[in-house]
Amino acid sequence: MREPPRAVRQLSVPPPNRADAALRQLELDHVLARIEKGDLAAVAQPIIELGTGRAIGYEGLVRWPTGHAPSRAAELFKAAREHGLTDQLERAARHAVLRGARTLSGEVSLFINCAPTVVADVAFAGELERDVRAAGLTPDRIVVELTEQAEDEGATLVRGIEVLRRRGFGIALDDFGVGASGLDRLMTLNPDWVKIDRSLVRGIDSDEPRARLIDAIARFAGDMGIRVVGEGIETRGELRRVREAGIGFGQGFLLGRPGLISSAPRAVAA
Ligand SMILES: [Ca+2]
Repeated sequence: MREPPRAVRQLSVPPPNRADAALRQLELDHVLARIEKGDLAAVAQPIIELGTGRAIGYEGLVRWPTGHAPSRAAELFKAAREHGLTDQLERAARHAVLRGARTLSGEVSLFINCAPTVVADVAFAGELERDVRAAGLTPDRIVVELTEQAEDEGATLVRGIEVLRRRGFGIALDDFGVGASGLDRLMTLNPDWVKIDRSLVRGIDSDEPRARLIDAIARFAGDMGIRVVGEGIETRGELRRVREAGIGFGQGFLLGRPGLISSAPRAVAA
């Protein structure tokens, strides 16, 4: 099974003709209505401390309404963006994840995906804290993962991050190393965590230049006091090379697939 939000970046959607657009709008309305009703299920994928094999946190993800495949979820996010409904969709996904996290044990963190445009809204931190407390959690157990870069990302996002920090939330930079999510952004946003994109991790045990790049990123992040998660670890070889790079944390099918939080693994043999 694939992690739904990932598909957003991998799917190339052909330009729609007018009939397609109308159909898509109909479908979007239908799906959004179901999402509004809370018809969205949460799963979580463990984030493993590689030195101990312990799950230190879980990334909350949503499963789409029945019959709505993950690849279509990419279209849903895209259409929601085009219609200015990103906030609405994100809120529904967040509520589903927090509902699913009620049983989360005391020592672990919950990583939640948020679009930078949402985080840049001054009202967001307060709203998130209310939602988090309503789920019986506290902000210090939540890490906000900043997803794809917004076009006009700047001072408002930095301010939004500061407000979240003051309330006790952690910040992670998601999908680091692909597209626009680069070094400049890492320095501007100064996150607590950086998650190295799976496309950089894939096959690094047999790709020396890429492995060296990961070494450099890990060293830089370490010097900056930023914790690093290698995403998309699927083979023993990738795991070994990620650990050799000095990366402290990992996520991926080898370490744990997304599943219900109540049945998620607490540790793996890392
Ligand atoms: Ca993520």
